[in-house]
Amino acid sequence: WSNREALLEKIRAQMHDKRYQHTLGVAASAKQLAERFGADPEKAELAGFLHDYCKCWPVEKMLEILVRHDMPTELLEGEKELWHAFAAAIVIQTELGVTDTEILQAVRYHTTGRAGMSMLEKVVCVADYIEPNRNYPGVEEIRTLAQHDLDAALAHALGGTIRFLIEKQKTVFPLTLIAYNDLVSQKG
Ligand code: DGI
Ligand code: FE
Ligand code: FE
Ligand code: FE
Repeated sequence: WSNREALLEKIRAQMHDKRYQHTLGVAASAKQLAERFGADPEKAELAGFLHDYCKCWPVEKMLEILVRHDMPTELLEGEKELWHAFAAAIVIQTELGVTDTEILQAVRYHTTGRAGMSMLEKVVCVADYIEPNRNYPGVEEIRTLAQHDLDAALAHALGGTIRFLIEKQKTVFPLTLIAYNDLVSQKG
């Protein structure tokens, strides 16, 4: 990709329109949060553009990439919903030539989070929860928290996801719990 328009066309070709609109929303929100909380706005926007690059790919294609790159069994045997984040981090590096480690990490951990998240990782993760097209019970509370307290917003968002998963009797990926504990205990 030689310029921004070419990159966006490439991204748009990977997904359906609703997902592309979400992608643009995350990029805009991530840039805004980065300006507010002191991460690099350009990196945040780019990570937002790229974060769901593989979201609409067939699961077999994602699995093949994850296996080829020796991703942990825990991930491969776990919830398929998590694969797109790890696959995207690999694909944007190998196929799109993204080399910035901070951006790659922000994409990789945008769904699960992890312990000791960087500011950029938090910004992208929160942007994914609050971008303008998002509409679910509790989103306004996260938006309000994200006005002034990024950690509180992220803890609240991850807490909501964990609660949702438990209600649906789905597995909670260890990284998600670790990320949540890390944010809550830091407040202590
Ligand atoms: O890709 P998006 O829809 O924009 O958002 P996302 O990357 O945060 O993915 C959300 C999905 O991932 C949602 O269906 C819940 C699921 N998810 C997130 N964390 C976990 C999880 N699923 C399981 N089983 N375990 C998790 O820890
Ligand atoms: Fe995602
Ligand atoms: Fe899709
Ligand atoms: Fe997303």
